[in-house]
Amino acid sequence: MKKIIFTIGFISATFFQMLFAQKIVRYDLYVRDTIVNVTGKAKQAIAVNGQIPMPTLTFTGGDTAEIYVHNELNEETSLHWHGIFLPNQYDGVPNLTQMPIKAHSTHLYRFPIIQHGTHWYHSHTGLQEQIGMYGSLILNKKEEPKIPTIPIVLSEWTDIKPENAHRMLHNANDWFAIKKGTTQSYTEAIKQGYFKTKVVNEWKRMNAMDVSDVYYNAFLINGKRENQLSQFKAGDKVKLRISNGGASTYFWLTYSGGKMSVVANDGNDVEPIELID
Ligand SMILES: [Cu+2]
Repeated sequence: MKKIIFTIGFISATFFQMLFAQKIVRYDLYVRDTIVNVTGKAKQAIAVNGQIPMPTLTFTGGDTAEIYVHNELNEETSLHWHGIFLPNQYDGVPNLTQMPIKAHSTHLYRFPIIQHGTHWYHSHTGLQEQIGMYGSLILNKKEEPKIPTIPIVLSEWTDIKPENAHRMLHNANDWFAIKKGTTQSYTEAIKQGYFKTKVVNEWKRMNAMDVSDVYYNAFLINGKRENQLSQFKAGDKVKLRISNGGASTYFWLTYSGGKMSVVANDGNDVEPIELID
């Protein structure tokens, strides 16, 4: 009798393990200083595993993510998993949910994957995100439709040090508006009948275009100014997993090949909708 109970116990324990066994998916991220040349000028940036954007991290629902961050910078860093449900201690906000990852140290983020969809991750330290620390985070369903899938990360680049751009925004410098051609003159405002609004906005030191107000030297798609997917032929169906890794840019997407279908938004499936541009 004892033997039978033991056997049943053994079988059910094995079955239980099979049912709830979580696959550990490990990534090692090496964060290093680098020099990039986007516009013809060599500028300081941060590359992870030698690349900008950071590597695409892919997991499947039910996996346990283990991400080792090897900080080889001479400064602190952190990684935030944008919009991901996880134990608070792994949320990646320095001095709030964790201590900063000190220079030349390793930190482990470990959390179960309990959702799916297209997401992104980025540094939550200073303005490191603006100079390269952003990447695609793909959470697959267990049964994912078998369509070729391409992660796309959109971002922007400025030759100005991000700290300087930040300072210029704080002292309401008009330089970006001049570069973007979004300055507004009193004559224009009066002509349009908006003299009062103009005066009020001047009083508030508010630029005509106060959102998305940094002038960027370049806009990037997967870290390049131009990118081709020449492996696809006309008529092929492709799933683009698009993340906006920009620090302050809204992107407008168009497709010259016909209608695009939107099947998900912010990591949530939606009723597929066809877009006409
Ligand atoms: Cu975020």
